Amino acid sequence: MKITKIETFLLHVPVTGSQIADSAHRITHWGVPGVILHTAGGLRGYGYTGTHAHTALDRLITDCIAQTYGPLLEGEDAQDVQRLWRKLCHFPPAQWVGRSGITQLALAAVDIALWDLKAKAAGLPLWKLLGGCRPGGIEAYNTDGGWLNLTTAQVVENCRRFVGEGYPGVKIKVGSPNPNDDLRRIEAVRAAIGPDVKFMVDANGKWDLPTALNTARKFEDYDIYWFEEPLWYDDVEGHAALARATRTPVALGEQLYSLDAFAAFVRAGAVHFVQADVTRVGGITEWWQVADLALAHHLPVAPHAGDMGQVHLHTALAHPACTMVEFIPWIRHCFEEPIVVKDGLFVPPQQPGAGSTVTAGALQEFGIR
Ligand code: 0YR
Ligand code: MG
Repeated sequence: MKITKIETFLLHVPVTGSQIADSAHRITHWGVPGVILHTAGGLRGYGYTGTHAHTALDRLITDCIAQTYGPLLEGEDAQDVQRLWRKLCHFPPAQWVGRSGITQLALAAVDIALWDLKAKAAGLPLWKLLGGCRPGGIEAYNTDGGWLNLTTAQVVENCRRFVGEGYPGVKIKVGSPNPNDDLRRIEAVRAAIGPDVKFMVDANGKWDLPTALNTARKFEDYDIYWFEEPLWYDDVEGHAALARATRTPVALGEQLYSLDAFAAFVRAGAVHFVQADVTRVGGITEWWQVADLALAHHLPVAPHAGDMGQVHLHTALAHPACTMVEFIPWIRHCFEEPIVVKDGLFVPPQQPGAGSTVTAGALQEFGIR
């Protein structure tokens, strides 16, 4: 399965309702910098990462794929995913400037494309190739209704609708300058969804330790399933202190770039729900290592949807540590086999590949030149 050509693409796809905000970001589009690996046999492998659609930064990612990783891939056998991952990850000039950030996001896109090719060559959906653990589907929770720029009435209505549609869990954003604003919102949502729905809150790294400690104590009245990114992303000791002090479990990982970063949090007892993202760690290869790490510590994995679920659905159906996957529908219409949720469960995909094949129509409609 010789790689003959490396082609990159960049999509900017509108989010629901033209704009969304969390405590740290306000965005209008989801960015999808990606790669198509062409093979001698005519197969095409698709991979991508996820961004906040900043054209200049997104181009650094596609340039890294095309100009740095491309020459390392040309003529290689795409079947050797582990060897190629190491070749790219340990390429000395990239290691010198990278190991996180642009080079790691680019590596993730390439790695996903390689796994997509491997599954297509096998004629199997990736979750089957990886040893399908949950052929009946996996729980979905809905994030796309709890944004910080919405009114409490809108958030309550959205969450109530999700529950009506069968979602077993919902997540809303917190991290406001005055945490009491968030607590009032939490109280309203819990009253609307009833006691049996999993209810998660996400501060996107905004609070300091005293604010998080004080607020997490009050979360206990509302049976919050997890408190996500309470503190600055890389603060291992702070998360460990919080995890020791509160009964609300801590979730994090969407901003972590490597197995080593996850290992530090796990060793410190600083994380309960492991939210590794295939588009931020170095693709499926490193994500699987993180999921194994979680499994070894009996921690559940609930991947963050930097891919908007297309690829995680496969890895989560296959890895025994996974318990649920985040649902955000922003880019699903861009793929040949869009993710589907039915009665609160993601439906297992059937087409060969990693779920990452972008349609020609999406490249046309959302492509940035
Ligand atoms: C907006 N999910 C998240 C969105 C989302 C962010 O920046 O991407 O809220 O990634 O935290 O859990
Ligand atoms: Mg989050």
